[in-house]
Amino acid sequence: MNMITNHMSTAELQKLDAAHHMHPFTDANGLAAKGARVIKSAKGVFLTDSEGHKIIDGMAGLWCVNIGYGRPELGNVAKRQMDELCYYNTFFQTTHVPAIALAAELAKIAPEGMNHTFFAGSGSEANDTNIRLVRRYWQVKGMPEKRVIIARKNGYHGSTMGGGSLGGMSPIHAHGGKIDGIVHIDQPDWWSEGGDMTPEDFGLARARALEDAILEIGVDKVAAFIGEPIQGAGGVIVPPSTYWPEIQRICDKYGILLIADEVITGFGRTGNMFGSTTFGIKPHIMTIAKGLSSGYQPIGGSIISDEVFNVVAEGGELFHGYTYSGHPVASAVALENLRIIQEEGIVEHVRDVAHPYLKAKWDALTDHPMVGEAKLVGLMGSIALTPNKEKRAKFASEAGTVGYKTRERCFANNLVMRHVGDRMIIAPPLVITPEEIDILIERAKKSLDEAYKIVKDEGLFVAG
Ligand code: PXG
Repeated sequence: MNMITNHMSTAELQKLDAAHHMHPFTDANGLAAKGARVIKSAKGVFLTDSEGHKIIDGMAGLWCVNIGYGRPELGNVAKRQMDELCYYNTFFQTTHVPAIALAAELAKIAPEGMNHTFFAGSGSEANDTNIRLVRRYWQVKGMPEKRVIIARKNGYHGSTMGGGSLGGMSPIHAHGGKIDGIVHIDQPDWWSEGGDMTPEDFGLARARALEDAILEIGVDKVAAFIGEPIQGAGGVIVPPSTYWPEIQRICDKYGILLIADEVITGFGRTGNMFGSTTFGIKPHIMTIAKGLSSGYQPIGGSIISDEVFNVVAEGGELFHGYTYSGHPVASAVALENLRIIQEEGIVEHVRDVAHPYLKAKWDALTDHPMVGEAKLVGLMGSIALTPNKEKRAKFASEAGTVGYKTRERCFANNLVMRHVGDRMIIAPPLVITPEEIDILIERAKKSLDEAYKIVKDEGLFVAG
């Protein structure tokens, strides 16, 4: 087998990496000084690094390896597809079997009335497609001035200029600006921003910010609203139960298109095939990527309702597409991934086994002196770190200081559990077993205990 073999020490690899490989979302000089962790192989829910550590991956890579690492079926399918048809495009009135089969399968598993998929290479690309699609939809309907898309602060929709603009992360906007016609409303983060309101009242208030924005901008100018059913990169912010029904009501009332960004919540993560089902959302477009192929191949797309598809199709040619739209190898691998998810009952495993088992233990983390709330939907969870639970207080130190220190302890204890500000987040592979959940929780507790001691010793266990 022709593999990229490694004869170098970790230090040599780190040096070469720092010299030539520019990492995403990374302070290059900081990383060069420290050296990146080199991951060599993975199986199930465990990664192995170049020093031989076995790390439990509480993040499924970047929220994507839903079926777990190292399933040989996907490699076999990729090999067969490469041998038969390694590449052909889907432009110029051509198509091929893998793209046809995947699009047809997605129509089967998507909510009713969503029967069309436009393929992309990633979630960011798919959201760029969505910007064009919703604006084109209103153009064809004779309302070209309806082009504003309303999104949320602290939402994440990718980091291309389009995706980064839809996202509501100001540090991303600060690096290069954002495209026009996108307006951000406040997020439904009760823990941090809910003040004295009940979660239910707060959820309604934050949903009604959409109505306020529509009225302020003018309904004749608004094309769509986009949101993640649960904000992922923003810190696994689970909206209060009142939020999505009210958003749905408002979108229906004003006839605004609703885009559910299912890049993380799709393909079983929340205990249903799609997060939209979990929250009762009826989207016109769903953005998909990540779990679509469980990360075995880069692929994304937009699943589009019949209504939106028919209008856009009426307009004739859509001037949009990517060289790798519906790439045959990526499509074949995604199809095999969907077969595994369905035939092995992985969504049911999340709902009936892994979620209930983890939920009890995850909630019990709030017994820890530094942990405020614990949230878990399906296998997407977060805990809020706080110096005072009753007050839902923030730390006096800069946001993320305590989260980072906690993440460092997780890293040292061979657990991938990330921090977003001072929230710790998890999204393990969906195939995680109860025994593996025990390991995850044991390492999480140990890391929290160690971090708590450090934070206290450094005088940082102080409310701001
Ligand atoms: N939408 C959502 C909801 C996402 O989470 C994207 C779109 C963009 O997908 P691509 O494939 O273009 O990356 C994402 C990606 C993090 C992190 O730090 C999250 C993502 C990507 C990278 C890092 O949590 N989500």
